[in-house]
Amino acid sequence: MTDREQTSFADLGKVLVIIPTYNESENIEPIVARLRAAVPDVDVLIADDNSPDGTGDIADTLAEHDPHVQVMHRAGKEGLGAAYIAGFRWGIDRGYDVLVEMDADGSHQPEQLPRLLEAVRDADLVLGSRWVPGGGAVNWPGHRKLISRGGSTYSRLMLGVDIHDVTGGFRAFRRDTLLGIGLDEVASQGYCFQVDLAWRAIRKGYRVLEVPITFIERERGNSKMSNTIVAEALWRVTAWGVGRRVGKYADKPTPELAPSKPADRTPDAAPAPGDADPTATSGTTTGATPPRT
Ligand SMILES: Nc1nc2c(ncn2[C@@H]2O[C@H](COP(=O)(O)OP(=O)(O)O)[C@@H](O)[C@H]2O)c(=O)[nH]1
Ligand SMILES: [Mg+2]
Repeated sequence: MTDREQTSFADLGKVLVIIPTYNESENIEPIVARLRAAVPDVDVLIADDNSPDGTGDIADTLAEHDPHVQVMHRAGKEGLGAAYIAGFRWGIDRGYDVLVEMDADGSHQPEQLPRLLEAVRDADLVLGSRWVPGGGAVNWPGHRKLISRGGSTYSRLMLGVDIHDVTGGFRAFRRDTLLGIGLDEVASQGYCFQVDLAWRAIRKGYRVLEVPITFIERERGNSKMSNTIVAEALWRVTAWGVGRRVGKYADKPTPELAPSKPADRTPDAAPAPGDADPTATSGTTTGATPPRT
């Protein structure tokens, strides 16, 4: 089944796509239009950090005309991680079952969202991955590719995770995964925020699956990526890696909050690692399926 054919995901429950924005006035309208066309059933939450360029006002206009679109206005720029955590809480409070992270600048193609949603039927967290077969990055400068691939490789070595794209930000979480990984304790922000969440999910024993995506560098507006963001990732991943080696982070299954399962998703029905539909996923899985009670 191709991405175009599969656009109904009612079986997953309520799906919320969170789009964090800071100065994305040229991008927010086209990306929301593409998303609504690609997967009409999803709801959208734009989490804007009081963008000086008026992105929040444009988002309000979009929300006025479309009941599937809502806006969270935040006081000021606090970083990607804080915007996502606020967005996750907003969605969890309103009963969403699947919460998706997606950039506003067109780098994450809404037309590829169906492959993430298909994969999350049998996973607790799905990572859109540039660095698995079938994935890639288009128009990305060499130094960005180097940082991304190098960062993922470093994280794999330091944290012992079997994930190829640890810093990517096109992801689908089951609600229970977010509840189980301890959002309250997440302090990291930029790329590191993405590493942090993936590593937490793996440590808790959630099933993490990578699916290939093609990342396309933005054509409009500016990246907010900075040396500070890279430095934060480097020192935190290093500190986590050292902590892991001295036994600070004991791997353990999710305790009191075993993920609930939809009626059609039983442990028996979940394919073994590598059995996943190769057209939809890379077949790369990480982490054991947590005990389901
Ligand atoms: N709300 C919010 N969104 C942000 C912040 N920093 C980046 N973003 C958004 O996060 C997404 C990815 O940021 P981007 O600058 O494109 O990073 P890059 O793709 O790594 O170059 C975009 O939708 C940005 O508008 C922030 O501090 N607050
Ligand atoms: Mg970008």
